[in-house]
Amino acid sequence: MTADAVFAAALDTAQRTATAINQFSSTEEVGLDTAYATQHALIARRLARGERLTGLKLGFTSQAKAQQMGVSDVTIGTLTDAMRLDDDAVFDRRSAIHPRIEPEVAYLLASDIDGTDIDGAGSGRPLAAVIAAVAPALEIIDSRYRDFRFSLADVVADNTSAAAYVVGPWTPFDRAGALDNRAVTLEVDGRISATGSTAAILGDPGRAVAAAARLAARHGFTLRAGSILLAGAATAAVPLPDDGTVEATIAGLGRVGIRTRSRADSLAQKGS
Ligand code: OOG
Ligand code: MG
Repeated sequence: MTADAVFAAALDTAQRTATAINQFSSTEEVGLDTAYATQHALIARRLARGERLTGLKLGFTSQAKAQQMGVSDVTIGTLTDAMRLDDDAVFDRRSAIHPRIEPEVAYLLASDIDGTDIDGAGSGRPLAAVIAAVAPALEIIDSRYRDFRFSLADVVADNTSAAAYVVGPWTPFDRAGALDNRAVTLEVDGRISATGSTAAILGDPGRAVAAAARLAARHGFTLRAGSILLAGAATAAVPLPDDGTVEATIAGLGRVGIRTRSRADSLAQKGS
């Protein structure tokens, strides 16, 4: 087996058993191409078990995230239906290793996009031609690596720490207005734990679409009509509470929430 297949298997087991593993880079010299090959092999394993692709996610599009994790390049990762939760649904804390949560802007793609498609990245289709709707979203990230520490190649191989996501109500893109400076609030158990602005996301989260198109073309991903793109968190991530509630609000777009449970009895009593 090649290094990417071996490591994809290890990352897959780490996620399924909620057990942290050593960083890929602790034993190998890993380049970005091998890291993306590993991520593709990891997702291929999940698809072989019946999961379906639902979209893509960008990472480290804000300074807040780049500084928190010490990674400064924008990354791209994969979302599947097994990661998707309904608004205000319960996330079983026991399925994760050391989960964190962060507020996101979600885009719903109106058409397939390729690397040269977007305004500013080639032929110049306006955003409104490729984006159907926008929504507030939450992402749960859970590095499969010990101590939530990684190099750029490590985190790319680990599907950029993707664990779960929840999307709030969609607003049609043409009615959402400018999204370049909206207040973002993250609340844990009713208390504000992070605040920021959508401006933190590449200056304007709309730029995430062109960035995703470029990264997708370079690293073998496709942006499909009807799929979701998470633009990357505007604030640093915070620890996911064991038994609690988390809510993200984006001014003018609304709110989205999640509940967490860490014990079998609390899942049975309060679940669904
Ligand atoms: C990697 C995921 C980064 C974002 O929104 O910037 C990310 C991590 O921080 O573990 O999802
Ligand atoms: Mg994220």
